[in-house]
Amino acid sequence: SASQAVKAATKFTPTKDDYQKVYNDIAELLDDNDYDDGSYGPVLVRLAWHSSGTYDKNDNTGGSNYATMRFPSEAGHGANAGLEVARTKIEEIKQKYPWMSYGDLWTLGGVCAVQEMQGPKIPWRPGRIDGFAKDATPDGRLPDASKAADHLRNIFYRMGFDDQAIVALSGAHALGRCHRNRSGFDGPWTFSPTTFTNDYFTLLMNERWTWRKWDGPKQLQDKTKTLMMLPSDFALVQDREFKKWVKVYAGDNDKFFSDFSKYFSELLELGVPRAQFVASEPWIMKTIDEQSS
Ligand code: ZEM
Repeated sequence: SASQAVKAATKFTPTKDDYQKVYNDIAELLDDNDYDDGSYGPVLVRLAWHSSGTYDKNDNTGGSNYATMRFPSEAGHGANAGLEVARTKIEEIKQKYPWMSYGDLWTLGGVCAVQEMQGPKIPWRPGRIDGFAKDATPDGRLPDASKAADHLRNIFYRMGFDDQAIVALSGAHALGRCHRNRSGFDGPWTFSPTTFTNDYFTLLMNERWTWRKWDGPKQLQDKTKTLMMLPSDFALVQDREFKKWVKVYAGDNDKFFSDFSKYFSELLELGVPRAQFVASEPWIMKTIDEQSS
């Protein structure tokens, strides 16, 4: 009918294949030898996490739904320092796929980065919508790296996570590094910061961590003085409940991969009303490798 034709001409309804194209284009822009350790993957994972980890289950505010980090009030939070790098990079994709919401784009960026850096599959589905400046969250919802177990529990319990999830999600610190001019901390957690592994846990368990003597914020270093841990990372082996899970994940990479997959997928959906999702179950997006046979 004529009205259907008008509708078809004005509203484009993307399919899973369309999102796979977006995924493939994000995968394309990850590698860059001039940036950090050669990949935008880690900082895209961090963007996905910070856009979701603002969720408060008590009043159902924050989370990935409205992409409120687009607004200066939230972009300027100390915890988000440096994430303009990730937002600017992924804006290239937004220009090509203007029908996609920022919340969907940023979370798919994290999914793509984890998967392309040899991590587990992360179930994901679209449906987030762009919100307004009034939806921006107050400062202080993301964890503070200088703090310990009590603080981590306060922050992550507020999102609805438990101790096991806190430890599993922290395993993302296998990726990337700290930057003096972003957080003030300095250095990578592992020797392979662009490959998703359980090395964060084996290093936490097996290395001798000592306080670094320097003019920066309190952080720990390994014997070789190349790797680092934040006070909040070290809290995971100082607290008995947390340490139980660090041990499990250090000894069982498959268990870490499947738990990380479950919790990261949940994290990326925080704050999104179920009715907004276009699919009743999350999808598994294909890696580039899987499509090139
Ligand atoms: Zn991070 N994180 N994070 N994190 N994070 C940094 C970097 C990265 C904490 C934290 O303060 C910091 C989770 C949990 C927690 C990543 C992913 C995830 C940095 C360094 C700090 C200070 C920023 C900089 O200087 O560039 C704290 C206190 C956490 C509490 C447990 C969770 C959960 C994550 C994902 C699931 C990633 C990938 C990076 C590396 C970013 C990069 O640019 O290389």
